[in-house]
Amino acid sequence: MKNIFKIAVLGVLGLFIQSCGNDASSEGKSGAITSNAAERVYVAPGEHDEYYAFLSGGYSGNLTVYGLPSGRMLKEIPVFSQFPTNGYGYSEETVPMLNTSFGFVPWGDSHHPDISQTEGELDGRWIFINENNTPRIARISLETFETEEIIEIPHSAGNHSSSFITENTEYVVAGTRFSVPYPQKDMAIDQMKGNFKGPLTFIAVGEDGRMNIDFQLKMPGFNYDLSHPGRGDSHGWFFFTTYNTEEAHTMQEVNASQNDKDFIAAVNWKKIQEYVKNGGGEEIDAEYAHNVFDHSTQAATTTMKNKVLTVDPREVEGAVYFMPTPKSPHGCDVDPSGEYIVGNGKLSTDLTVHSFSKMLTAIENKDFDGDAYGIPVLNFDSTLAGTVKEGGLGPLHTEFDGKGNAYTTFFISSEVVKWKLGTWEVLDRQPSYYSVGHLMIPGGNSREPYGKYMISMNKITKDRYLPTGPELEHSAQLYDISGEKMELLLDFPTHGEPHYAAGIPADKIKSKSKKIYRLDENKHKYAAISESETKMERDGNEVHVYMTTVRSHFSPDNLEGIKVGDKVFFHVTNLEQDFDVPHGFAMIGANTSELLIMPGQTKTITWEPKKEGVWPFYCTDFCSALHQEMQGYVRVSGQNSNVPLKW
Ligand code: K7E
Ligand code: RUQ
Ligand code: CUA
Repeated sequence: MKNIFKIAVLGVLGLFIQSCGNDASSEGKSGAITSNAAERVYVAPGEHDEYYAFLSGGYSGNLTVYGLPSGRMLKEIPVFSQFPTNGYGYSEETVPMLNTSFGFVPWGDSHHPDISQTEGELDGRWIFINENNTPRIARISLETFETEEIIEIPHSAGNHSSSFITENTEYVVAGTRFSVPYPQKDMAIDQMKGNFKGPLTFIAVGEDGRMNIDFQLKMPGFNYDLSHPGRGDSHGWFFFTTYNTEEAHTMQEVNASQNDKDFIAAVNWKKIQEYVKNGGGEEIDAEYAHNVFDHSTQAATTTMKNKVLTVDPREVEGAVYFMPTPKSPHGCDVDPSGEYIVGNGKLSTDLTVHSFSKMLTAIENKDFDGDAYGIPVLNFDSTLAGTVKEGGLGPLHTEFDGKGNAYTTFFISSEVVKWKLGTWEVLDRQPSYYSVGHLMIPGGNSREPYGKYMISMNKITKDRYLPTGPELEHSAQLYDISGEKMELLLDFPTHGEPHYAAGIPADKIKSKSKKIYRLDENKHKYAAISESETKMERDGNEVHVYMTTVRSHFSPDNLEGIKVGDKVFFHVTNLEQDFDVPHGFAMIGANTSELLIMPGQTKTITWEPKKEGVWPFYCTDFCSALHQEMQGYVRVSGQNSNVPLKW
């Protein structure tokens, strides 16, 4: 009976998604748009935007950078996916960034970027982002806008409740969405219940940004969906939503929605940190890759690791509690003061808000409602701060403006709802076009939000732009939230599927954005830092070409002595030292990408010539009036020829 009812309810919700989108599109699309919107998003030619917005690329595996309020796309930063535009993941230097314990994985699914913080405020040093599919966390420098480090998360599957950062960037956290045998082994799937785990991984971040897995908390397999750190008084805690306390392994859409309430797990990481510092926990086997890009050699290296420290949450008294939260919560969001923890119960119309101070009292009074695998479950009423009634349908994510207001996205009713912290009253609602997922206010998940703009990132685009066939880019919408009512100002298309985003005032990073790599600091193993250092070297069937580029020629530009069956390494150094003068390099028939070499950099691609002949290469980036002249030839001779190397 119960099951049938559930299916019916879910069916209606499913239909609602459809009809809602249609309704919204037939209503006046411009009804909600403010009359002087154009003026308010206009950034004159040559002027700069006020904020940077970093949108996750979802299934593009990357991170895209936009300016706000203009919505102009400024850059795509390759992270987990090969990127032919600049050779990331193709060039010899960057191939190691995509190594994993499963081998070379050239693609990823990135969901949640988060900017580093100092004392709860965005500090603009780095941005972290998770990879959901082959669990990894990346760190990107906000000086070079390049991916500097990728660490794989062992024993995890579906790295979704990640990559969120504590308020002094002590830890970046990676949670496990799909419960799995811990450690992995061959076993029957229907033995899942009680046997599969959902480890939560705490990665320590060093002063230089370097990531190291500190410990892994061996949690019951409840599917840890999203998380946020405490801040202010709740600094030292981390909160994770779960949506499958049923531990269903099949037909999850029904079976994982049985329980009226799932949990938010409250983890006192300071306690566990103390415990492992004092020698607590157990080292277990774990195979994972740690890839680091070194700016001086400009090359990445992979280190394979083989151990991880695991902690059973029951060993550390007072370290973990569960707070029952209705209707399969998705987002888990903590307000700027750190007092309120919002559970976005996605099968509900109401929002449940827990109180951190009430949680502490309930823990002290042992106000428990039993336990789950030995972890105390707090009494629902004992932590409840309030309920936002009839916010909408299908709440997913909440952000804060720092002025006592919260903004929640409702996927099914396709709207953003503004409500008041403490009184829980709904203040405003605006439709989103269509079916909004995450939203972002710059600094909106820190102690210091910049509550001027909010963007909503929508799952369905439909008729918002000129039609481009069956496949459309997703859509973001910009709202001005400085007044009482939210005002819709702008639509702009995004790349891939933006899940979460992170925004920051432009002046926090603009001035330190690096302009060039200095040639005199180039420690690349195969750099030629002047034309006099260019050469060719043969080692068996491998030929290394030390090549330079400068407006408007390659040196050398005529290469002989290469044979069919060789493997040729073109190490190309860009000798330019002026800002924004890249050169490219492309070789006919090479089965990698081109290279885009910025001033002072050295990059390498390989080429295995298959056919005798004289084969051209050229510069791919229009660099001067004599760009078309920027080319050269490689003579390829037969396997047994005696043509000597000549350049
Ligand atoms: Cu809601 Cu992956 Cu953050 Cu997308 S998740 S929406
Ligand atoms: S060339 S400027 Cu092919 Cu006209 Cu590019
Ligand atoms: Cu160098 Cu075009």
